[in-house]
Amino acid sequence: MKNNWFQKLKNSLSKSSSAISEGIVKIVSSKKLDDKTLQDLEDLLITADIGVDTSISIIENLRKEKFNKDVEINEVREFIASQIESKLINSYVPLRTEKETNPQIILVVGVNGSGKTTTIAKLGNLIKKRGLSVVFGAADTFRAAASEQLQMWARRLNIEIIAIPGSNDAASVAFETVKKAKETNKDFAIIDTAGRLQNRLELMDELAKIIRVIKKIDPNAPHSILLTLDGTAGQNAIQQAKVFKEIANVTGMIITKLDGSAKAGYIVSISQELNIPIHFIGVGESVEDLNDFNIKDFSRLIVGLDE
Ligand SMILES: Nc1nc2c(ncn2[C@@H]2O[C@H](COP(=O)(O)OP(=O)(O)OP(=O)(O)O)[C@@H](O)[C@H]2O)c(=O)[nH]1
Ligand SMILES: [Mg+2]
Repeated sequence: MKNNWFQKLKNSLSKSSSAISEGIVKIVSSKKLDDKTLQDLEDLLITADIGVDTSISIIENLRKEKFNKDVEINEVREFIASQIESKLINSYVPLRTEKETNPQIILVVGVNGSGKTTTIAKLGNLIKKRGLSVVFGAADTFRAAASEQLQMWARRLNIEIIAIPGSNDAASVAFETVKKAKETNKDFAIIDTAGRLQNRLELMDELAKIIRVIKKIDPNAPHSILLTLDGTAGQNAIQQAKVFKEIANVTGMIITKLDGSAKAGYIVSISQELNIPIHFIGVGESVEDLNDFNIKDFSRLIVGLDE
């Protein structure tokens, strides 16, 4: 039996999948996979943000197998789903949440509004549920209400937080957070950061400084640098991700706001182009709305196969 999560993912992907699924129905109605049909299918996948190279490759493989043969609509869906699955096969890597000797330090980066603070709340919730302890660090000292937003989540989740009211020194907030985690034997520290991509140099300097100071406490920190990417941004998010990959050593991605995204197909192109593992997907605004990225379910649902 498929669980609630499958249903949630199905609902989240419905906008993206109905475009692809209905597109396949229209295109394949002639039943023979001729040149025109294959070209239309390729365009459909590209329009769905699956990425040009990936779409060409998928349709090339379809051509090899089924050119000029009669096909059923579901056969085409199944074929594309299995192709997407094989492209994604290495892209899901779970985030390690085992107990270690030292606190695991996680830095969360991403452009404004991509879901950093909300994702931190979700991660905190998940870590606590796994019986581990965590402290938050409100090191987004740039946006006025950012610290309060994380403090609100911390209160709700009963998670300790380091915030320095009125401070604009992100690095010292990060430093205090790691220090606290170490002194109080926390399993994790999760540090929020400011997402001002429009000023690349400042962002770069700030991230570099945060990393430099936390290494004074633990030379191996940060153990993870997680990039949140807005799942509604489509191809734009790929550009953003590339910038962050360049300026910070991003170790994993979390794709947010997949609920309501009509561009979920871009997960395929992002994983092909960036080669950074996806740890989780976000499918809503509540703390429970964070899930593992199940590649098989995703690949099938995105083309409209729901069982
Ligand atoms: N529907 C939906 N909304 C989300 C999700 N994740 C975050 N949001 C919403 O997106 C908005 C921005 O999220 P934040 O967590 O504040 O993003 P941020 O990256 O911290 O933003 P800045 O602090 O301004 O840089 C908020 O209204 C969140 O509730 C998600 O998975 N689904
Ligand atoms: Mg924020």
